Amino acid sequence: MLRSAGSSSDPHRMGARRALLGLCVSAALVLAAEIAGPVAPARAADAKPALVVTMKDEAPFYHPNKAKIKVGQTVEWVNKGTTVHDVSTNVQNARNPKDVELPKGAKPFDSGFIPPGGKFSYTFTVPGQYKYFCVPHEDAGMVGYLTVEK
Ligand SMILES: [Cu+2]
Repeated sequence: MLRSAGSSSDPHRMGARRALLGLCVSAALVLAAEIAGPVAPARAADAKPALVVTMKDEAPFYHPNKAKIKVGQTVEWVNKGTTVHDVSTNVQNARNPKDVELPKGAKPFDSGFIPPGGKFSYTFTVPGQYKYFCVPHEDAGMVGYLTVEK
């Protein structure tokens, strides 16, 4: 019984070869996908900001408060204050739904709390009018406007 197990090594080898082939094929596919170029839009972290908005602890909280960019461009928010700030277009996090404006088809985003000295970037892929706010300072009037042109 033990001897026969040793002699029937062929199917095992075949299996190993097939597995190796499979590995090569999937590696080639990954490589091909990478060579094929930008399939997904550039990640915000990689994109150079077209606009930098600073955030401070008193009005005007966002500076510039109103700005225009073109679709596909990235905005970077930098916290120059001494407390956390936030950039949100998520109406679910707003006390007043009027503090949020999003064009049709745009997904809401929220930076989360950005510590002093911290940054947040977002690349806008849907043109239109945006109104965003800071979750902790919404009541103080920390809102900003952005127009994303086609
Ligand atoms: Cu704030």
